[in-house]
Amino acid sequence: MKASRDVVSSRPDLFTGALNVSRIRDDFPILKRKVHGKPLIYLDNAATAQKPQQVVDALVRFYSEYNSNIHRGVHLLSSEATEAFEEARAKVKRFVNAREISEIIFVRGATEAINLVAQSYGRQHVRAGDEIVISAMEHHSNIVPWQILCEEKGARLRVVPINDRGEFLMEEYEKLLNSRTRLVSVAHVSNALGSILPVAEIIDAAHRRNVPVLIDGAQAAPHMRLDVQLLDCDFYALSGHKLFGPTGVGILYGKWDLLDEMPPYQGGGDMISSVTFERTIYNTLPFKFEAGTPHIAGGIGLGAAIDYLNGVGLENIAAYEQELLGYATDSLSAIPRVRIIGTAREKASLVSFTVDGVHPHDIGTVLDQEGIAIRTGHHCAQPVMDRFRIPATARASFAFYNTREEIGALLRGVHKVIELFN
Ligand code: C6P
Repeated sequence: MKASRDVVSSRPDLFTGALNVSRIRDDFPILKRKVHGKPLIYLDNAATAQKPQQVVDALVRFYSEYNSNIHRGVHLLSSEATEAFEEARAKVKRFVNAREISEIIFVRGATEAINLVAQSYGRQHVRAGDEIVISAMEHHSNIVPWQILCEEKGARLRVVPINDRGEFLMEEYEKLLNSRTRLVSVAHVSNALGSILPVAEIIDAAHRRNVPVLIDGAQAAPHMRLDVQLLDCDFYALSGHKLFGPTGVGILYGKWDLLDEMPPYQGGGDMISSVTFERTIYNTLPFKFEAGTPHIAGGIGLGAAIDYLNGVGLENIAAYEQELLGYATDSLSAIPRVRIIGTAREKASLVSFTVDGVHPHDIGTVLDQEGIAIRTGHHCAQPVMDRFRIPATARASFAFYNTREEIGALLRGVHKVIELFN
């Protein structure tokens, strides 16, 4: 098979320094559909992003031309599939700027990546009385795996507080770090508030005490250029579906030395180099952590999504989304009865808000009738809701295919909500 089978051209014609959003939108077939008779306005990108045709095509090509299992067969289809899957791993390696390709582990998503570290590194290193540090704005996926570990080991979860803007309190964090701290695990971007955490400083402070750091990058990777070597994080977790790739595939990046010493997370095929009833010798990295048939099409689709993102350019995406965010924030804050939850100085492209006297679910239902998809609820971050003493928020989250016009429609929708619930 040609290695370039799934390489999407970078389409330089699309971009003239800034984004040509109307051309980009043509790549996303779903954006042409109607919802309740109105054009779809998809502002739920933090939950999952839409897929460009190039990703859909990569999946169709896999299933229609070379579907087979990987790392196993001697037949042509198997070697084509293996080559495409491993090429996708190489794309991820370059995307996050890992040092070694074997530091890239395919998992189901950010949730599984964090559970892998908790169950493997955590169970190996955490003892009774030890402490794990997280922040007060974590997704449940970066809380519960640590609670399970702490309960099993008699360890303690310490939580770095946030201020009323939703900003990480660095001084409080430094006070929590001590000789019992075994791991720090924080989000790069909060899914409920949009705050960008000061991860470089967080990592630096932990490393001064020889404490490794996991960064939950589920909400960061779609919006900014990543460089795990520059960050010097020890682990980084990603979800493919938020990165314009398929669901059911994600990435755990880990530093080679740490991964190499960690015990397997699950046992099964592919993670072994030999098995007898007496003894199993585990496979080398990254396969030691990839038991069973992986989501082959998903990995290949994620590779296609990365090609697409590289074509658009992460820097272009970040700049354009900051414009959208600024416009949405300014206009929503100017509407009476609207309160923005999460006003950190450094934010990625989402706005959580409430409308005084209206339950967020009602906001979501009214907007849905206008064809506008947002997420409402606690966003799997209940402690954040408790911190702001609210049950839920409405959350509009933007991608590079969204437009100012769509945000205009959101604003009109919010005005309609206010009229209806006067
Ligand atoms: N947040 C949201 O609407 P999975 O489900 O494994 O792909 O990602 C979990 C996850 C982990 N960390 C953060 C910061 C996240 O935002 C998410 C997923 C979605 O906010 C679905 S709950």
